[in-house]
Amino acid sequence: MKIYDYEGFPNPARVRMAIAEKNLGDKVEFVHVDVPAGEHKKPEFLAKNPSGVVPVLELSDGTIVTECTAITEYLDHLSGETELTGRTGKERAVTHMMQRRAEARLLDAVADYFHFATPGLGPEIESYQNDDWGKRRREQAIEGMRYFDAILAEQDYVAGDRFSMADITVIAGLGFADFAEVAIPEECTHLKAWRERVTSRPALAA
Ligand SMILES: N[C@@H](CCC(=O)N[C@@H](CS)C(=O)NCC(=O)O)C(=O)O
Repeated sequence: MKIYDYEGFPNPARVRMAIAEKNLGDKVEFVHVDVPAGEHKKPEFLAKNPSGVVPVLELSDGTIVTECTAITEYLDHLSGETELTGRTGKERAVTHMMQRRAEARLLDAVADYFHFATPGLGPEIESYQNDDWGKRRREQAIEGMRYFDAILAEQDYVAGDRFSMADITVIAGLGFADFAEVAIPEECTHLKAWRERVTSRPALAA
């Protein structure tokens, strides 16, 4: 299978973390998409993903899967052990709920700040800017950090007692926040301790 992405960007990083956790590195061919040069907005790439974003998974039979959550579902099911997305109906429900919160309250909020209230990926790509909305999303990202700090004061991982794709989304959100210079509030000690712990996991540290 092929993954079209740009190494180091937050959403590609989510899928790369899932690949590392599932030990699937030798089954994937990465295809570099030059996002800063706008390659993801060209017709050839839009034919694969009309949303014009990376990552994209392409299977050997030509099936295209976009959206990190959907790609992670596919990768997680390859082994028959769906530990990242949940093993029971209840685990799957809670994992999807928390991962969606991680997108809406943190990762996508930082992304909106980056794209709308900073120069983002540059004038060629950022065709729409909205400083007020971008700054509001920055505040929401910080509120999101406080929300996850409170969650992690009560439990070991974002979706309960095991590492899951919800943790991956929060890790990516905090990585994007570092890049966009949105600092974690000083008092969010549980979030900071969790981050130290999960990023030291053998698969992710490697
Ligand atoms: N919801 C999408 C988000 C993908 C996304 O926003 N990717 C970013 C890279 S981190 C991108 O391609 N941005 C290019 C752009 O916005 O022009 C997913 O889960 O895959």
